[in-house]
Amino acid sequence: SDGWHEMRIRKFKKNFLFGAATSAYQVEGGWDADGKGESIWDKYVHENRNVVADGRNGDVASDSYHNWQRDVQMLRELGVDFYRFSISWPRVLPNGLSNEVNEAGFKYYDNLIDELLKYEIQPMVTLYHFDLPQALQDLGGWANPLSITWFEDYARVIFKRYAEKVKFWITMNQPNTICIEGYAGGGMAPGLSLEEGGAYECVKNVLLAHAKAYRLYEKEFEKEHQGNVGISIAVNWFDALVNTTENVEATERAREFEFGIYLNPIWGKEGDFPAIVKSIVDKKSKEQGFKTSRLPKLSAAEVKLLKGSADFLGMNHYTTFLVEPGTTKYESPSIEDDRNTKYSQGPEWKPGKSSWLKSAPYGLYKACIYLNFNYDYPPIIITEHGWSTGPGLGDQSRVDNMRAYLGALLLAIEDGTDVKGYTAWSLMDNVEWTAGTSERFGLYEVDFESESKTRTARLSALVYKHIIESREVEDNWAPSSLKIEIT
Ligand code: GBH
Repeated sequence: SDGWHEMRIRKFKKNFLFGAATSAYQVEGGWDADGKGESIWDKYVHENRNVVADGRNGDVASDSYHNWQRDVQMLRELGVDFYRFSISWPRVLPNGLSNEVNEAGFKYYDNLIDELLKYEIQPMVTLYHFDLPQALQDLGGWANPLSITWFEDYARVIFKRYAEKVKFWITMNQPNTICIEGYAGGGMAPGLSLEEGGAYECVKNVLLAHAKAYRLYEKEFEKEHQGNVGISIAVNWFDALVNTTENVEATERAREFEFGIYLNPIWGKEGDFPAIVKSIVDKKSKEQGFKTSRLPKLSAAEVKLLKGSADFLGMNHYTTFLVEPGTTKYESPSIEDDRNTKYSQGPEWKPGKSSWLKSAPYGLYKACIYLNFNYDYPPIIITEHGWSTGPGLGDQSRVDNMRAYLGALLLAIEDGTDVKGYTAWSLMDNVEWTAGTSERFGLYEVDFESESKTRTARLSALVYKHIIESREVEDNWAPSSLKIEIT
């Protein structure tokens, strides 16, 4: 037969894993319950009362601290293989250090993990999703190199307790959000602007903390427990606005500053920060009168520690940006000045509720192929992909976006990308950081007005369930009602 014209139904293999994700600050609530310590997000939203768009912060959030049984029930309704959630560091170690352990906080995760395992849903645990213990921020947070040891100690406590039960670990969620949005004027906690170097110090320390935790697991836990340890990195796609030399160069800078800076030390052939990032920041620093580069060096030993320090790349992918040179922030020194890129998005791309979020599924395909060529076919788990809407159950735009991206993912897999799994962000509506609950990412709607934070399946929950069951993406499938049941 004429292979070219043969219609092929692309399917996800049987062993491809489907999951759903949340993070501690965004869903748990119980911000000071049962001995929990303060996190940087607690302090940030309490001291800056107007920072959260609709005023709904993480104090109560989706109240998963009390609703964990319902959360697992939802995961059973969806039929997912795993649940990605994060542990709140200050809930279990209130002052951040391992000398004081909060058993009551641990009890919550004991319950959640046991409930998941009871129904054969794999826990995928993120150790750090933006909520540093405030006590450690008081000591400089991730800008202090001691943070490497703080994190390693915390990781040891968690691995010891859960290595038996948890086989998927993510050390850090999105170092670029932690360091660039948190330490260089991006509006995320702790809300600092350390453009002179603190943000780059953070990048180095977060990477090394990750690597230390990875090596710790490798040395002390892997043999007995056979788990996988990765790191989640925001790999959105960046394309030239139009193909001029200036734009293509700016696009390369965008990719290297936005994700190469985290990928190259772990998956790059030579390791270390990308050459372009080093040369730009070194040169600018000199011009700015600094004695040494604002980008800290990685020693030979650190390069070695980092190289290969992940069993999988957790890829968080939401959207695509079109790149040209230029910046909206003209202060120098600043990271935006170093990067010298201006972003826009296709006018024809469908907009989500979040200003930065447009649907451009081809970008997921291109990002995967780029990773294959530049980082030698890393094993990938999509650890986040999702879409924001307003409230309401009929979320056709989320369905369209999910189908289009899963279709692109199937093509990327067919063209050789080693993708082991996909995680929908998010299982349920939650606190979208400073956007509060004004942007909803949930497969399940949460009624934040209700005492019990009632969860109700959206159309997308039923469609996702059907995709997981059928292993294929059917554009025309529709459920007969919005009723969802455990099957
Ligand atoms: C992920 O990162 C996070 O891991 C997750 O917690 C989050 O809920 C999800 O995506 C959806 O956003 O308003 O233009 O200033 C995304 C990190 C941080 C990206 C805030 C957008 C604000 C950009 N997000 N950032 S803007």
